[in-house]
Amino acid sequence: MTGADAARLPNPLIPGFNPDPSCVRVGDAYYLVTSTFEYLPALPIYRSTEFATWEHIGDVTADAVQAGIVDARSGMGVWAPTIRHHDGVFYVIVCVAASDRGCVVFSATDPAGPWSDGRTLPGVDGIDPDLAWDEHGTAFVTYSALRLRGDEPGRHDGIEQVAVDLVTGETLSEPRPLWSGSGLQFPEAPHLYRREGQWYLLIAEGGTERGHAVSIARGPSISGPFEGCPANPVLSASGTDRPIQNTGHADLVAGPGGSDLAVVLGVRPLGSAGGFSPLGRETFVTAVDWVDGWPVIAPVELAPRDGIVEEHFDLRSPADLAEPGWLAVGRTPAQLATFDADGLTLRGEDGGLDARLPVLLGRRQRHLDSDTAVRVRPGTGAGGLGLRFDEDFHIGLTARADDAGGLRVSATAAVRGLRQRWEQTVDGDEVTLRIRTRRPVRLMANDGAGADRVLLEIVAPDGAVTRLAEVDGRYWSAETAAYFTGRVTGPFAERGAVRFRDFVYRGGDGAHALEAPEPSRTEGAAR
Ligand code: 6LW
Repeated sequence: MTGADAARLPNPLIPGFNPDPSCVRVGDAYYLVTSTFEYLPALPIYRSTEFATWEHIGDVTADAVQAGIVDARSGMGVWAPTIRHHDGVFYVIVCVAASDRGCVVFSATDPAGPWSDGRTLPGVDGIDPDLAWDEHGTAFVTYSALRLRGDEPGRHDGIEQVAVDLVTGETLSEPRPLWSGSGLQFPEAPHLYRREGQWYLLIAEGGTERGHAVSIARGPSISGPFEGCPANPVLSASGTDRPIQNTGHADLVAGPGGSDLAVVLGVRPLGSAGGFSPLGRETFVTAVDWVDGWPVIAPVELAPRDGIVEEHFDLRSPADLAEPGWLAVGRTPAQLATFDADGLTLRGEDGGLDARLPVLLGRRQRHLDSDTAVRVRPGTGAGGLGLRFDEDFHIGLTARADDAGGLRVSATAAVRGLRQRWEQTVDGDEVTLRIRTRRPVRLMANDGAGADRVLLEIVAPDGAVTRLAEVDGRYWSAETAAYFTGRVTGPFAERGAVRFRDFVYRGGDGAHALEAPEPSRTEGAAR
């Protein structure tokens, strides 16, 4: 694959919150893994043979204890894995942020699973571990020495490396400082590669926001000494008007035609000044050429897939939740749900979407234009459709019985300590709730356009739409919520047994992917 071919690959490559990509090629197949933080299942494995289409073939673990996230705060938990293959075995090495689980190595002979229980490497005190083997077969873990625990949480000691015994988990050498970038903040995401007799140390620096960048150094051994590339940083969108920003956290892999590709994280900011990224950090790809022994990484181009993705789950069988892509916080989707002929039931727990562990089953919002809907029968409980960034930043459409034999539907928009509510009553004991997102119409800079428009709606059986509210999506974006994840949308319960049927997700990124909503006509009474 040449650079020109790479330019024809879709971008985002893996849409929706899928940051910190790491990719390995084994034969003609590629396996890619991304971060999952407080969500389960943890560490999705995506597979491709031509790099354009990716199948989610499994997850490294669906167990909160194995993933180390039992007590994980939102945005902490499973951070920045590396996937590698050595002597017929796949390895995923990951740091579970601020957890006793620490740096863990999982292994498998089939990347679809099952994966091992995972072994903690107590000698690795940092994040973003890489795994590489030297010419003698010794395993080295290279990591970003950000101390998240201990006496000085937040202290950062650059890039470090230890030799490890992967069988016992023992550290075989003292941590050794390595080259730590061109001087930008947060040297992190190291990966080591051997190429034409040299070792290359690729890292991210500049922070995972607008300053994010990729830099590289080379040296004679796996431990250096490393000399930085004169052209560092070799990738950054900082200060540009490119539609994909925050590009960094790269991993290199030989593409299908032989030329290298870099998978990176990035965001798609919307709006005018500032820019807000509703979907969080996604996985992108770009071409890599080698010139005079250094990589030249092409800027990341936007190339959304054509067409509309349509998913429908009738929610009458556990098989629906076995489909890849469902997420829940700290528990698996299957642990939260029960099924019978009438549909899926969630049992509410205190706190609703404000809880650290909400009773929410969701799917990543993967497209800037999207419709998510579900049919809800709350019985004597309360629940509906939620859009979650975390427990402080969320939107909920909640249905509950009213005194007149109908339902009261409230839309709640929560932005850490601020809360707005709109209400509407409907007849009957069942209601279809819908959240639509649409890109803003981009006018001039400083037109005040935020991120997307988020429409909170009730859809009647005859298709008539009542819009409770229309809100600016900037408040549920990576920049505002300042968390590492993205939007996850789906059914939730906050009290009692709430039944759900017919979950629908539609999304598109092409021009005018989904129909334009009719002009704003807010009908809910603000409370
Ligand atoms: C990841 C690190 C980062 O481990 O974000 O800010 C962390 N930088 O590379 C979570 O994605």
